[in-house]
Amino acid sequence: MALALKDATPAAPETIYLKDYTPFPFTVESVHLTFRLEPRATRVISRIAFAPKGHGATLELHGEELDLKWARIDGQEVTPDVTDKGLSVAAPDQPFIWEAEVEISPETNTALEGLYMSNGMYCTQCEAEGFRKITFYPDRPDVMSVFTVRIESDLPVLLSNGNKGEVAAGFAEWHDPWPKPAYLFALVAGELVNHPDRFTTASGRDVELNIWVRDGDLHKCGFGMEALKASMRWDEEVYGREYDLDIFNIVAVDDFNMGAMENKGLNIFNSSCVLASPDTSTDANYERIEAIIAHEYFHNWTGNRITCRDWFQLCLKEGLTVFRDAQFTSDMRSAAVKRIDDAMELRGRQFPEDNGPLSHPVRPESFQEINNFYTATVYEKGAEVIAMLKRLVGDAAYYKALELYFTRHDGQACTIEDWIAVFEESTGRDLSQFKLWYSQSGTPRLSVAETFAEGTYTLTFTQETKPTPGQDKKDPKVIPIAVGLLSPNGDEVVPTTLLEMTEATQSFTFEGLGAKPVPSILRDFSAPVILERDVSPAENAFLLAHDTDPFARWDAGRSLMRDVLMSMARGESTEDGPLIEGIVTVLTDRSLDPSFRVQVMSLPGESELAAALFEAGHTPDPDAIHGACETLRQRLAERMQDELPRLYAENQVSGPFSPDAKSAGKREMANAALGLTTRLDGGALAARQFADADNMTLQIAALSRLVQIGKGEAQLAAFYEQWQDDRLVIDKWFGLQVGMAAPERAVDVARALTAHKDFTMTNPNRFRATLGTFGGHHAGFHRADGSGYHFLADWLIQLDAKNPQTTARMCTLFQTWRRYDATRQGEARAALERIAGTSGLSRDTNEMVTRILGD
Ligand code: B3K
Ligand code: ZN
Repeated sequence: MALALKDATPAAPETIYLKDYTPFPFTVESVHLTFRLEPRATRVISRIAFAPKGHGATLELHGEELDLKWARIDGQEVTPDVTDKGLSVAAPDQPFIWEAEVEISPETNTALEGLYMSNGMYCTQCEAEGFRKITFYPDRPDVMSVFTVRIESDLPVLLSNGNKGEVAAGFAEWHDPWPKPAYLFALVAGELVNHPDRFTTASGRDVELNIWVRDGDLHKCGFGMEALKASMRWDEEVYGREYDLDIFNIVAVDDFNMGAMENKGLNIFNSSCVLASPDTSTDANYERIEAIIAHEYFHNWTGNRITCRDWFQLCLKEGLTVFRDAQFTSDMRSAAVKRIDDAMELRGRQFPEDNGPLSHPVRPESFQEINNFYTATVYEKGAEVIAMLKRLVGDAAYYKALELYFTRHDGQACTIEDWIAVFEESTGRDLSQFKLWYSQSGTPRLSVAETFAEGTYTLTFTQETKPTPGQDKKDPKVIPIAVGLLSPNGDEVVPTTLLEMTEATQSFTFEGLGAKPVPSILRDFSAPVILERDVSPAENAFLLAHDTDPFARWDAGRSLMRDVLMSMARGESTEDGPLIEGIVTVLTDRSLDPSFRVQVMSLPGESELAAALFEAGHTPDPDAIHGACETLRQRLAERMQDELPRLYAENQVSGPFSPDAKSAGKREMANAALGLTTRLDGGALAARQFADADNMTLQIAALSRLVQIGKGEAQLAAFYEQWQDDRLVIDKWFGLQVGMAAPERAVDVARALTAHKDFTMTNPNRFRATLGTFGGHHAGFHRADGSGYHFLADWLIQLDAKNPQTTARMCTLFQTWRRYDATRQGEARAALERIAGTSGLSRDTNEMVTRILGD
């Protein structure tokens, strides 16, 4: 009986702790790998030179789903103890050679981790712990080594990391001179064609560049290549970082769990994040592609040359690289628009995470499955922490510290302590309190009181961070608060000043003022905090009209809008006049960047409004929130009726398509005007734009507007007909139908699409376009009867058996379930418990649903 019970109960998942870190007891001097590629029986032969650091250590190697054929130490056959996690074997006390041959099956690998196949092409994804599905190895980032790889296959293109070695019919050899952890290993083999180019580095190294794609996609590579060269130049000019190999390859892959991967010298991209053409890609796609190419390229220094000691230090490479790609985008496009986009992203994705059941520090202290920690907190809040550090120490000190970081730690696997030490040493500042940003989870809330007497204005701030799972007590953090003061007639009397808050409550005074000023607080979003300040509609309207800081100006409009929408959603009678007039003034101010004007008129997400209502002590009603947003848009459209044709006409872009920021901004404005017009003209203008469109930005905007008002049947069919052979466009076709569905229809629309012949569970892009878009449809997913929750849960249960990583990530759509009423909560809990109770559930998904349920 006891035995039967034991068999029926799966082993409790193991939790890994930061505090338990121990170094690997061997160094790895070199790694030689030979791959004999076969779809279901690939042989991997490894030859690894180990050197023990001490005496008597057992060699323990990771390995999962590997069929070990033989193993030798110094030429002698050995019989290691093999488990489902790896192997162990007695090791000599002197340097020795480990050799092994394993068999793996790339074709049946639907998890898309390790070596797998996508449309007949072999490719890999090793970060975080996928290399152990390729061969037995110490698969941890602090074990760095030099790799030589031989690929044997009849496929025409055989790629791996580093520089090219011997290539002949049937094989290719690659050698990567830079020591790297196994998670940066990559291999690609297939019938690929390349878009070639060259780049000469600042010191004169001639680098061969290639973007490898399937035949038929070659015309979609030009933009990505330009973005790559711009990134290479930017990193030289801004950070003094040069590329360090003779070749840099990018490969586009259709089946990929995330956006892209920075493997040394061989970046692998989700095809949606690299391929672009005017007729198939929107301006937003172009901007995203440019940013992701830059991000992966920048990892070459921040991630690859200097890597992480362990996965708890993930923000060391990700936070810094996100920060660097944001700097790049600001330089390439509009810094103000980028800052606002980032603030929206943080509030929309990271704040809910930071303040919900999945809350964790920027540097987590424990995990079960590391893939679950590639989060908005590690990435985006991690980048904000660096932005604050730069603000606090100043630009010159920041770049000086970075220089020290690169010289001191090149070739090493580092920690946040190493990173902080570099700043402390180069600036002389004590950063121990600042470091709390890495260890304390939750979003600080900043409340503000003001007094004015005899020309002296005092701002008193109080910071508070609510308890988060596993962390009840919070200490005050260092918060850089950028403030400016405006006079009552709208002149700036105190320009942007950085206040450095370190106490729980702290006052700052400004003297010599003629009248009580209007404060503009948290300019440029100087810290990732929630500002809790009761501002009258009149004051927000004043700031929206006069603030000199674009972020603060936009944010004043946002607050005004949030307040109006919240009271509308609660059925209160609402005065929206100042808001609408404020928006109209900005929208029609031709001296402003069109993109910025569109940002000012765009509404907060419905989920963000639900969060705001919940924070204010109300139970959010998704339908009422949706209704409030629709009503406000309708009122804006009616108020703008006379202006819209002009706004639309003056933002038409003529000539050949160019995705530059200026042209994109005009198209964005024209599409915004189209959106409002569609509420008034029954879709006439949208139908015309759809018929005339010569690029995807215009075509898909027109189609979306039509579908949104319940029309567009013919256009949807025509669009499908036109693009049925282009997977990336068909992803858009799936996504827009779900995204634009009326709340009461969203489940049915999504369900019908999952029965479409082009729907597939095995392609993450298609799955996300359909089910991910559905989970993001606030009023559709949170339907009162719970059908949204159960529909998504059904699909996640199915997907988990094939692809745990993507399933676990999509479970986050449930993270806000406790905000809603008891009926919804009951249904969400039931759906989550069904997932949790699925037999054979992956460790990935199990960890996520357990945390989300939280009890
Ligand atoms: N480093 C990869 C992400 C890997 C995710 C593994 N689950 C892409 C990036 O951040 O650049
Ligand atoms: Zn990254």
